[in-house]
Amino acid sequence: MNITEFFANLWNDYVRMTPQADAIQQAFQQRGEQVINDHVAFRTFKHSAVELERIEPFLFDLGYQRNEQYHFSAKKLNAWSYIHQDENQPLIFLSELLTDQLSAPTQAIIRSLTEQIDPGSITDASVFYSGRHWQCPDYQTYQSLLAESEYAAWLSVFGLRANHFTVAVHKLHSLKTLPEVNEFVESLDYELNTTGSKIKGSPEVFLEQSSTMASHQDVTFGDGSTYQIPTCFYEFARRYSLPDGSLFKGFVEANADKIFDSTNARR
Ligand code: OOG
Ligand code: NI
Repeated sequence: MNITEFFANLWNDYVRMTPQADAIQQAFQQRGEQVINDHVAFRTFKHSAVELERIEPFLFDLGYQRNEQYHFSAKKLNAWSYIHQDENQPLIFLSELLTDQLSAPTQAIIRSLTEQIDPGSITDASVFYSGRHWQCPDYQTYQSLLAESEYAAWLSVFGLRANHFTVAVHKLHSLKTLPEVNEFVESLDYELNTTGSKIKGSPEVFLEQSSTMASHQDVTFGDGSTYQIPTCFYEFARRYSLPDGSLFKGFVEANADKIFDSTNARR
């Protein structure tokens, strides 16, 4: 699979889950903007057939290389960012849940899901838009996961797919700052993630980010019940140049820690 095909398939799966992203992208385009992706992000379970180390080789196949590693101790996550030699390709952020740090009952739930994965079905980069490799948990099980790890609950229902795409604000022409982008997105009636504040980061850390709160969709759980729950979100990132003049290509743990909250249920 070539990289153009990969991102086209990834986007198609993502906008089915996240109609707001398509609508917001179109609204940008109607203003005459060309929207360029800064990065996409994925979530997965460590200690499973889809753990980071087992799926990142498919990113290497697409021409990506590891860039930097990140740790989120409260959320019990490890993550890597990946960079492509072709500057026009988006960055990739891949995180995984350190399931061995969770409570025994939660570990047992996650194991009951991940043991359903057929390792033989994980063969190429299409794993990144393959969704769930296990039956949808019961609503009660989803709620138990939610009580300990929102990330685990989200992943148990949605599996492997783009959790968000991100607009490269530094590559826009008319909406040049995050406050302008945020105001435009809010004028379209989409809610922004306000954890900490609407804008995470600053020019001092070379990265400012904001994101919508995830779209909500009906999900039919394993027990047959149907509830509306948060799916995926859209992000906006403005990168700044480092003292050496090159654009900052990393992520900022303190920002990311708050961006994860974009899949929290709205209160
Ligand atoms: C990833 C959150 C982190 C960023 O840009 O810092 C992130 C996630 O929600 O899975 O995307
Ligand atoms: Ni992001």
